[in-house]
Amino acid sequence: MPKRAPATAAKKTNSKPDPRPARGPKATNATSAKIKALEAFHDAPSGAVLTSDQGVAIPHTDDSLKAGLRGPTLLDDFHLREKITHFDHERIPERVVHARGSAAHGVFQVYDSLEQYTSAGFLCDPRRETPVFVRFSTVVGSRGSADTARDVRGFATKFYTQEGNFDLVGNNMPVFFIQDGIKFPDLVHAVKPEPAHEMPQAASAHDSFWDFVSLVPETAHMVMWLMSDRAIPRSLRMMEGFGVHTFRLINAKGKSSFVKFHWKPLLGAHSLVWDEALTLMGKDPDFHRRDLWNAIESGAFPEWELGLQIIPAGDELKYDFDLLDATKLVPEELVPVQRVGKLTLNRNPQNFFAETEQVAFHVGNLVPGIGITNDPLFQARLFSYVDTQLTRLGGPNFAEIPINRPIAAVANHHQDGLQRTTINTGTANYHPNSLGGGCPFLADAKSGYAHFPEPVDGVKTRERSERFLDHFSQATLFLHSLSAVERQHLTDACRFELSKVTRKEVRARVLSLFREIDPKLAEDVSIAIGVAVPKSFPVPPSGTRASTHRGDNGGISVAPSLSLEHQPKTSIKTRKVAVLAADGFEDEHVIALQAALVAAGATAELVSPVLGMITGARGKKLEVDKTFKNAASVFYDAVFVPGGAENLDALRGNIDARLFVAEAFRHCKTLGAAGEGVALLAAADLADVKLATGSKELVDEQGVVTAGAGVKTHALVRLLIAALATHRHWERASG
Ligand code: HDE
Repeated sequence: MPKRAPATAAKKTNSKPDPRPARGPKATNATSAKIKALEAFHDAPSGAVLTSDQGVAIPHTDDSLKAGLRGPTLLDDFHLREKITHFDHERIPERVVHARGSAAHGVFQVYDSLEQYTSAGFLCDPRRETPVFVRFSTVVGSRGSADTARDVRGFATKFYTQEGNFDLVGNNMPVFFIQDGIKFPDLVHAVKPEPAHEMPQAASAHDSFWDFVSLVPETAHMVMWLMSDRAIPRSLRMMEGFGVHTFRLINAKGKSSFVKFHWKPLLGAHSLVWDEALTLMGKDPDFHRRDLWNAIESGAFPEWELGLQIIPAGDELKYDFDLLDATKLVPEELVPVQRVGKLTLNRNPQNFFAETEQVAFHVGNLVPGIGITNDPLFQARLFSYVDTQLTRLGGPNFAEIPINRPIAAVANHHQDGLQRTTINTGTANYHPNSLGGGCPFLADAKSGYAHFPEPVDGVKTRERSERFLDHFSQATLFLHSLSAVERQHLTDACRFELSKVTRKEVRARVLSLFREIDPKLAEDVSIAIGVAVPKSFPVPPSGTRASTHRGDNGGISVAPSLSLEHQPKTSIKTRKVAVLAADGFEDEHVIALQAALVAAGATAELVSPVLGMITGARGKKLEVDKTFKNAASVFYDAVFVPGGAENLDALRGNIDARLFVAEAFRHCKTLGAAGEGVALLAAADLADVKLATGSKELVDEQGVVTAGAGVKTHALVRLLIAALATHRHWERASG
């Protein structure tokens, strides 16, 4: 142990047959071109001699050049000066939002041609493999903040297509807080740590965020998502992704349809519970980053299917919500998601700074066949993404940084600027020119990017369309689509967050907002925060109007697709099981479980009081992976305790072992034990769950699977794997 999932890409679940042969990181032409392009910037091979930046060989780097053994350091020491100067300037400004990120390389391939809708080459040719770089992020926290904070997750994908880069810069939630980009600085100022004391870090649970929410009713829908389990994903590999805005697809004949982009994880979307997320912030702040890295290293490549909701141009005004309003989604129950292709992340970055930190996404990086709409949130983003890189990456030449370079050839009339690396030759840096033979030539109308010729006619105004002002119908739809457990988690999250708000008037105003979404929610939260639900909804300041009109959500009152309960729960691929064991463990229990887990694509780790080798009752020697001090149940999806009298003696007296089991139970995870191991579960005081007592007894209750010493191990393991596939056992009282 540990045993890893086999090094092949996971098979698709409910998807179309894969047109490609099963594949590891073997690359096609476009992918190798991108790999080669990056390799050109790799540093010297191993075995090289240390040099200065100028390539001068350096024989000594441990002592500075001094005037005498105990004398002052000399200015002549160019090596010292270069080394320290470079070090002094290692940090660049972190992203103002989405500072904490983790990324991976991969590939995308469409299943069937979508030429009916779009002329985008990478969506029309099923044989074409397009290299991608995907960066996941939290929004609020700084670069060093913890991964499991309650927050929206960024899900940004750079497609290096043959026609140039296309960036799909989305989130793991399908809607956004605000409708117009002009409010983005207000939103971000409100949610970031407060300016006086820079607290709290990576958290929305403070006065200024909720003050903003209470005064800006358009936040209502997104706040429901933020308080839901979606904001604490189990893994970056188990999140849905959304383009959020309505985009356009445009085919070769110039016909346009509206589209919403989705990423559907093949492992399903799953979440942590809040108490677990809190513990992880301390036990492993890199929990998500490590999980992504390890999965890719072990060959368990994360996969998503690209989903499209295509809305015919004629249906633009069909719904009583507006397609240009990013606080609204199009329920899948109204417009189904077509799964059209697959994204596989199969390669970790080689250098965090050069790739993950320096990657620059931009919503305006579009390719022919994909267009934008007049969504006022989208429009502001078109300006912001380039603007922000000018400071963060030090000038206008950030597209020349290796990770940002397209695989398509670049030829234009740009020149100069900080850190320019292209050596433009010739004199014709303008268009039109004859000195350069007219180069670069203009693309023909068919292959070049053309903006969709949408008619525009209006008066200049700072008003919002009436169609944007129903802020509550979809918030209510979301809330009412959750399972009872999810709704309880959401209520608890609201209680927690508002209990951290010091100003009672802010708490009260938020309750009045909640009442507009669902009066019961307002009451349920009110009970826990010492403030009554106000009788009236305050009139928000101008610019943030709400309508009293409630839409009918296209005729649906519940949208099952919004609930995590409806995610596929058939596979245990990449799930992690902790096997608690010490010397004297029952060999067969551990060996059989380990083999079954590995066969199903899961992992088992041996957790014991100390590192080193442990020996089973029948002589099997195994190496311990983790100890009770450096691991915790929150790192795992399930816990198993094998039999063996000596093993039990070592574990039962160990308070960390008992806590390990109790905590996994509290977090509604699968537990299993066999033979003497069952007594450890009994010692952990698992409420009223029935455990096996007789030697031939096999009990499966509330996700706790126990077997007497006389039960065949494979029968126990089968039940345990089935329980693990359901992920959580919410029937237990607390989550
Ligand atoms: Fe962003 N956003 N954003 N955003 N955003 C940035 O760009 C901005 C919005 C999203 O991994 C910044 O390079 C404005 C929606 C992701 O590098 C910045 C508005 C969605 C990432 C910026 C929005 C996003 C960013 C900060 C309102 C989901 C991380 C650093 C008009 C669809 C990308 C940077 C990465 C990053 C501005 C709203 C997603 C400042 C002005 C809506 C995933 O340019």
